Amino acid sequence: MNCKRTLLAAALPLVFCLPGLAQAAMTLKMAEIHPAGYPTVVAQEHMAKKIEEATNGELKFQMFAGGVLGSEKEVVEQVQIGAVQMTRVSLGTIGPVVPDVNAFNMPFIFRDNQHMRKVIDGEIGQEILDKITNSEFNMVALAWMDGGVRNLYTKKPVRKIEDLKGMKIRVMGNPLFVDTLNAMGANGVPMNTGEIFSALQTGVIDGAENNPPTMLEHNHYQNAKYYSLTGHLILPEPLVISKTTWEKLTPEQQELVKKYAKEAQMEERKLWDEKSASSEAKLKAAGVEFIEVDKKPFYDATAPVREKYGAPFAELIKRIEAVQ
Ligand code: GTR
Repeated sequence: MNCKRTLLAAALPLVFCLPGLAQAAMTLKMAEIHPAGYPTVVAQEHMAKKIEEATNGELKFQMFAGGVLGSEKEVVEQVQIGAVQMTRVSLGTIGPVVPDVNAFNMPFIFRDNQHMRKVIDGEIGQEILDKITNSEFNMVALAWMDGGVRNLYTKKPVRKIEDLKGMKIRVMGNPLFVDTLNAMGANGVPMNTGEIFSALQTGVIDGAENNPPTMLEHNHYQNAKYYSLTGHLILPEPLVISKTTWEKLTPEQQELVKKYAKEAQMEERKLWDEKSASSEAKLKAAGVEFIEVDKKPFYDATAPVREKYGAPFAELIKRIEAVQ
């Protein structure tokens, strides 16, 4: 129901939208683990501004960046109950909740970042978003953001797969990633993003794995100076809205949210490329050694993980591989 704005409605934070009465503005909380200025945060803020304008202020947004509303896992739980209305999370975090999406979470499933972008922009990308939406987990997946390519960073150099043996490497809380690092000879240690810095500092872990912007912005490089370019995971990141919130929106508002979420997908990508390049330069300037490794042993070692987790997705994997 779309109602006109009145003084009464403006004065009450959440009035009911009765015919003839104005619809109160709804404020949607957005949670981000990344700090202000990060590509995903900026793209969402721009999206929020466009939606606010297009709905004449009926929908407003409040960005909580820097992980202040909790870890990604906690935020996903809050989105499910509608306490947080929107978030961008790694697909790695969604995997344990909606296992149907795990095809994208497998090691070396994408040839490179370009391949991943082609896939998420096409019908397969939409199918995975729909799997999240159609799951029982009360979220509507709107669009994708680029989370780059994940490589290993460690306190001691990893120049070949043998060097990784026995190292405790932090992974996101998804069994698929624990198995991936274990298959490479390391010990995968699941942990929230916010705990990595001190775990590296105190030696609880020997390393982690992520893209250059995260390594830089979360200060992990301060205690891990070797960055081995394994490229083992390329994880796109869905932008989701709580279904509880979604169902409160008018069809017009839903269309606008979808439209500007898709625009954010494209905008974030440009921001991502700039941020990746500048992060690499800053990491190198801070003394991080970028190590080119032969990826084949890492690919071969993780074959059992693809077999184990890929079995339910055999057809889908063929289609992903066929995307040029
Ligand atoms: C980043 C990703 C975050 C978070 C983090 C992590 O690349 O953008 O959403 O998942 O990795 O590894 O915890």
